[in-house]
Amino acid sequence: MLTIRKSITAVSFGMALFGLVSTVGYAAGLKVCTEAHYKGTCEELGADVSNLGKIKGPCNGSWNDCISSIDVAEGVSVKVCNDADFKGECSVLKDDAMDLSTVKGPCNGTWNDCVSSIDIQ
Ligand SMILES: [Ca+2]
Repeated sequence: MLTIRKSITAVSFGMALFGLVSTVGYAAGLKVCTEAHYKGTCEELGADVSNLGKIKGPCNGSWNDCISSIDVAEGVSVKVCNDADFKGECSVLKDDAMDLSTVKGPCNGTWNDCVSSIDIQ
C-alpha cells in the first residue's frame, strides 16, 4: 500500500466544506473514513486496493466493509466494489461520497460499510 502525503500545493479550489476547511486534494488518491462526512478514523490511500481486508484498519482489524465516506480529489473518480479484486457489484463515484449511506448500493441498499475493493480512476 502506498500512502501519499497531503500536498499543500494541491488545495482544492472547489467548495470548502461547511466553509471551515478547504478540501485538501489528494494528488493521486483519496481518503477513506469510518464515518460519514469524513469523520471517524480515516486513512489516505494512494493506490488501488484490490482487497481492503488486507489493509490494516478499524473494522475487525481491516478496512473491509468499513468505509462510510470517501474524500475524492477533484477530477478523480473511484470505482468501488463490494467484493475483493474489483468483483461483485461496482459503482463509480465522483465527489459525492461524503455519506455512503445515501449512495445506492448493494449492502442493505447502500454502499455504507460495503466496499471491499477500490480502484482509483
Ligand atoms: Ca464488501
